[in-house]
Parts: sequence; C-alpha cells; structure tokens
Amino acid sequence: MRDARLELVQGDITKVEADALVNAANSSLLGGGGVDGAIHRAAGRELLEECRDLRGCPTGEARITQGYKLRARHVIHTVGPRWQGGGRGEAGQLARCYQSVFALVEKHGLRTVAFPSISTGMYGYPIEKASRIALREIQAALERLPQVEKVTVVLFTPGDLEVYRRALAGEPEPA
Ligand code: AR6
Repeated sequence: MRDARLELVQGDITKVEADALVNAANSSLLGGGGVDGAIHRAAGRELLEECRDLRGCPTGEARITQGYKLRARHVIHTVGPRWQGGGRGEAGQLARCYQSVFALVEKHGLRTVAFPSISTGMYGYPIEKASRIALREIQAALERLPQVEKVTVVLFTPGDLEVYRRALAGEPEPA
C-alpha cells in the first residue's frame, strides 16, 4: 500500500523547504557537478567548510551538515554507487544509502526530508532499477518511523518523474 506521506514531484531540490535535503555526493564530500554542485552553490561556501571537516564519506554511508542559505535546516550527504553493470553490489550499496540517510533522520528527529534520485545522473545507475530500490527503502523507513511526516522525491525531469510514478504504481521494470 502506498503511504500518503510519500510524494513525488518534479523540480529543483535546492528550492525545497524541508528539515533536510539529501545530497547525492561523492566520497570527498567536497562538491562536484549535478545535484551536488547545485546544492553547494545554493547553500554557500560555509557548507563546503563544514564538509571539509568531515573528511569524506564511504559509499553507502551518510553525513549530516547544516543547510546554510538553503530553505532546508540540514543537508544529509550520501554517496551512491557508480553503476558498473550491476554485478558489483551496486543494488545493496544504493539501498544502504537510503538506510543511512534514514538513520540520521531518526537520530536527529527530522520530520520532513527531500531526496534526489541518487546515483542516476553522473554515476549512471539505470533509473528504472534505482527508482524501485529508492521507493522500497523509503516505504520501509516510513513504516518504521512514525515521526516522519513527509518524504518528497524531487525528480529533475518530467521523464524521471514518470519513471518513479510507474514504479510507485507497482509496474514491473521494463525488459
Ligand atoms: N534537483 C533535483 N535533482 C537534480 C538536480 C537538482 N537541482 N540536479 C541534478 N539532479 P547526479 P549521481 C538529478 O549526477 O548520479 C556529482 O558530481 C539528476 O538529473 O547529481 O549520484 C557528485 O559530486 C539525476 O537524476 O548524482 C558525484 O561525483 C540525479 O539528480 C556524482 O555527481 C542524480 O544525478 C554523483 O552522481
């Protein structure tokens, strides 16, 4: 059953108001392109300074910082896997990203959180596969965490939104 606290929208995650935005970072945590670059530009240089003190983050783990100039109080940085064909444990690592983010959501008592589609840009994870992992993990976390009031997945393009919508509707992955 679909949880009413889960919402899919199209847009720019840097504009979203939430207790935390999730960043699809790299293991340096020092910024990059894609959503990472956009979040760092919108948050300002203080975010980079705080990230520097964290000294990196391994794939599948997550770290929390303040949100600075964003409309979000916090940024939760997680490092997704690079797609290498699917046989290198990528699915488990991607699931672990979502689990690591929700462990911090729980620890910090956060109620609203917005995610981008982790790993499906520069890291090349096929979105048909990644969307199903993301939605499964988000729904499992919602069941476990009554404190969470809203989880928004912010898709950058209408096409990506459509993929997530179909996955949420339970449609099987296209062959
Ligand atoms: N709002 C929402 N989604 C966005 C935005 C935005 N402003 N900008 C891009 N996306 P990517 P990854 C989407 O490449 O695949 C960085 O350089 C994008 O369309 O940002 O996890 C990091 O430093 C795609 O669907 O992250 C790492 O080196 C999704 O966000 C590497 O890229 C994720 O694409 C991480 O790669």
